[in-house]
Amino acid sequence: MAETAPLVRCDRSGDVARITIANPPVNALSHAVRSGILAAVEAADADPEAVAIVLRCDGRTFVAGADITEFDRPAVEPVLSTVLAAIDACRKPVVAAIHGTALGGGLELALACHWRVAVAGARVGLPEVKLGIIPGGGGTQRLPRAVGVEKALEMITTGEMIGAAEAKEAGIIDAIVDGDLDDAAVAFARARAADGARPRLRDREDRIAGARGQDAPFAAARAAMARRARGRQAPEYAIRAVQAAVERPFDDGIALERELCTELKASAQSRAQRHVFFAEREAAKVPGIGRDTPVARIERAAVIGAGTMGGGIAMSLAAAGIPVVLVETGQEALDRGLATIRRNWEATARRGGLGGATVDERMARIRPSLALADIADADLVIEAVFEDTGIKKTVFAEMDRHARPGAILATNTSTLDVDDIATATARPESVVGLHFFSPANIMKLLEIVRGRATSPSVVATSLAVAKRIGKVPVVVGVCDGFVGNRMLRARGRQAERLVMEGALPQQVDRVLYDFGFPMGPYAMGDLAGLDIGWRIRREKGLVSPVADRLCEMGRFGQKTGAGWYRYEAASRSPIPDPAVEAIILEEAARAGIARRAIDDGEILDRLLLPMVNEGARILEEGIALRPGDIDIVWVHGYGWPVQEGGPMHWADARGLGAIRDRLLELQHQHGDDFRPAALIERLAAEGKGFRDLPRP
Ligand code: 3H9
Repeated sequence: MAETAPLVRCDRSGDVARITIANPPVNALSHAVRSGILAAVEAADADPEAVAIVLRCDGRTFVAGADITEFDRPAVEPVLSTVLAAIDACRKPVVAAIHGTALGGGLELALACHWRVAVAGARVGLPEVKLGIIPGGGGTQRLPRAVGVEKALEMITTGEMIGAAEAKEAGIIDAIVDGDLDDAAVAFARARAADGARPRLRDREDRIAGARGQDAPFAAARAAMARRARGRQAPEYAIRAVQAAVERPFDDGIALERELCTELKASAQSRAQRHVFFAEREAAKVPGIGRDTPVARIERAAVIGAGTMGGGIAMSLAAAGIPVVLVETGQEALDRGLATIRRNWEATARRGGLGGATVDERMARIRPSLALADIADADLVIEAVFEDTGIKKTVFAEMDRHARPGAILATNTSTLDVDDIATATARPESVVGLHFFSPANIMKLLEIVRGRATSPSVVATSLAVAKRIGKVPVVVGVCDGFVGNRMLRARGRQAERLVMEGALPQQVDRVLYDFGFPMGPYAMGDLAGLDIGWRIRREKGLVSPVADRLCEMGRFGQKTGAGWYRYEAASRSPIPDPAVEAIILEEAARAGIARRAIDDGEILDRLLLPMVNEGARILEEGIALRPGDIDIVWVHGYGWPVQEGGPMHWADARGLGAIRDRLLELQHQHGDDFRPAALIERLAAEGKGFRDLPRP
């Protein structure tokens, strides 16, 4: 049979027509692919020699979804639902043969087929909400008919994938194939042609009938999403669409789904979430690091320091199957660190989160040691000791002495000069910063700090390790605080000033919470512990009048039951404390500040605009390669709400002209902290945004 379209081809295996999609890397449903499938289905349906049709994909995966790069343009026929309607109407049984990941429009394509067979390693899901939209190819209507309302709500509102076995159990997949997928799919299709079975999910009512007139499953989904996806539109739209599947005829449900999906595609939230999707992938591409850059094999690792950070880093490595030597100076600290790790994993295991592994299996990958010499056979050594240059340099000199040649020597510093630390070794090319975020076993961000001498191979290997342990890496340059903490400091300065000038910690925190952050700077300070900052301030001779007084009173945050807030026994909920307000009023009076009411809008601008400004300077200095990298740091390291796309995207969405004008206004009122960065001045004058900067 002739080629029907370059990206879709059609041939026959005996009396079974085979439609193959070949659109690497993930077989996304671009316009050309949709047209190709439609033509191929029509041709196969009309082919008198074919009794059944198999839909399969070349390459590493079944269709992983619609082509997201097309979302900025209006949809062009044939849209996905037109293609799926043709499959639905096909007079011969159509069997989807699934390997890799059938996601979004890919799963919808499979659900429109009459049957689905898959290899055991396949995974399926409707991840559209992660892009700020809902399925637009009938997923909200067909999935509930296959798996029932509750499972469909769970899958569509969370966007999480499930494995083939679970998908079979749930009713998505009809058969799991042991041997060759193509042969099995053809045999399966032939058998279905023989028995004449051609079930269409659109006709099925049995799994949804029971939910008709019921509000409970939808209310439960709404409650879960209010916690999990606060401030995001898409999950609510998804729930409405699934409700329509239950309450309305199939075609009406499809029409509503399409309307909601189209509205969301044009929404600011979806634009932001798509930006994050692509920025995440772009961040892993670093100029000068290519396919030919050697990537070292990391078979064994060592972590020096079994405190909160060291323990969390060891957990991340061990969870990914990398054996770790965990080194401490004293038995007591080592025991404490190991006990914390075990407790954390036990908690994860109780939630079913260890993916089949046992706590003991995980613990067995961590070998405790009191001797730094035990790092000798590690390919990667990560130092996570006290944040002090002198101490770190001493440790690095020791690492240099004991680590094998070629091993990567990494520091988990969150602020210090990686180039200076590297001078403690005779191999600065092997030294890199690997800045994990607390809790390191959970937070997805990894700032890879490339020093002056860090070799390309060390950067490439760090990127590979990040991927292996499930982190999102961003390569940054050396400066005080790198990207994340440097911008956090700019925000912190304003938070402190706002409280002195008239706001209260709870107001500042609420404004950021309402914006979408999980918590504001004061609740975060209480969680992290106020004593660390206090100690650093004293060493540097710095003063923070209110925070210093709280610390003098022993109010170090949650761990002492009081900090910026007070905490009731065994609760982590911050309770505003009049005693803190009294201290704030006293310190403001002492500083001669006449406090005033500050509205939420001013608070938000004064917290976020200095971050954007600092981000612009970070770009000017080349510390971050692109604005999207900064966004990824904030979304994955500091809880910036993904539906706001990160600080640089947020500024672009507001318009850099407006950002510059507001900065100038704030500079006039509150001083030079708000002087617009030269990059903002330039881009605003040219009517451009950060997004228009040339790609490195
Ligand atoms: C949808 O389907 C809507 C429908 O309901 C109907 C609407 C009418 N489009 O992640 P990787 C690119 S919404 C365009 O590094 P991995 C990606 O940018 C969609 N491009 O590989 C990258 O490009 P580059 C629902 C896409 O092996 C390259 O492919 N589906 C798409 O680590 C490799 O990607 C999803 O949300 C796409 N759909 O992971 C699934 N997907 O090399 C999104 C990927 O230039 N995709 N690219 O940087 C994923 O989750 C992962 O890519 C996947 C593979 C798990 C498939």
